[in-house]
Amino acid sequence: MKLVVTVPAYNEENSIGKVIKEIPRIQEKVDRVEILVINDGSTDHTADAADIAGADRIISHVRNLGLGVSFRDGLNEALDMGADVIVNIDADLQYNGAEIPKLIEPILQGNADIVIGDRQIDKLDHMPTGKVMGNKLATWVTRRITHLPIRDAQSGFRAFSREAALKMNLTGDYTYVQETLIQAANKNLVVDQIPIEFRKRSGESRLVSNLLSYAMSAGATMVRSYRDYQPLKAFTAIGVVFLIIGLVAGLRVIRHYLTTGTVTPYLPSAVLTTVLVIVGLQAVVFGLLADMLKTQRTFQEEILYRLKK
Ligand SMILES: Nc1nc2c(ncn2[C@@H]2O[C@H](COP(=O)(O)OP(=O)(O)OP(=O)(O)O)[C@@H](O)[C@H]2O)c(=O)[nH]1
Ligand SMILES: [Mg+2]
Repeated sequence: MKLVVTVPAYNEENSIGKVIKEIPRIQEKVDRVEILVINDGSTDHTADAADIAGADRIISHVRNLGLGVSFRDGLNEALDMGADVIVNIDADLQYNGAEIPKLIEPILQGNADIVIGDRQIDKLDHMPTGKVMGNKLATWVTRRITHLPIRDAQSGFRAFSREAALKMNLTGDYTYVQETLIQAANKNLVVDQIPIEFRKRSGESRLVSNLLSYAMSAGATMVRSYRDYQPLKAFTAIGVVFLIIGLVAGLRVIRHYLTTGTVTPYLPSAVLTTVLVIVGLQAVVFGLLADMLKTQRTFQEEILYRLKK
């Protein structure tokens, strides 16, 4: 049983060494623990600090590519390193590496594919109100999309089984936190959650996050998720709105046409109705096409899974 701990880091020279040293190298039921740092174009000495602290492998991006890219690279590299279980932990010392054995336990027991460390945001006294609200909004959106009882969708302290990691096909550059959960839900993976410690950050946040950026990211995630996973429902809903407005606007025209056979007195309404009905029907047809793409995507993901395996 091999555990690989991935640590995405962007300018974290002050904390990354402590994070690495805090990760227990000897753990029950685990034969080997390796630490993989993804140094995302840091302009400080993050890579040196990680090396001195004993990181087993360091991947460095020439420039900053974003946390989403770094997480994805980390997951793939960990799979290449032969990981049976992968844990992600942030490089800012907010999570406690000593809690890793607790985090991976449900996976080792065979009871979960993914385990999220729940920061129990309501109990924290050091998180600014804007951030608490942003986190809650993002978690609420994730719950709506996934239908999973997620308590802390934005947590960066997570464990993945090898199977779960093989099934992730991530595309987001900025972050991975919600995309992984949405895919988990759509692939029927079992997601468990356990309460964890979350300390105050000592340096500046690397991911600029205020309420507005949380809201925009949550909104975009929602739209993308409906587009990708429930296209027929999403496009049909849009189409039906146009059809209803069109038909309501055209009620008089239709009635007049059925009794007299002409639409002449209501020409503007007739044109409006025609346009709205055409747009509505088109949206439904887009939905059917997108549904076909979704089927293709499922097949392609199966191929990718087998290739990676
Ligand atoms: N690879 C990579 N990592 C990043 C980037 N931005 C942030 N990180 C890392 O991702 C982790 C989380 O970033 P933080 O800035 O702590 O974000 P946060 O935890 O949501 O915000 P805080 O509560 O302010 O700490 C840290 O380990 C960062 O070093 C980035 O652009 N690329
Ligand atoms: Mg942080």
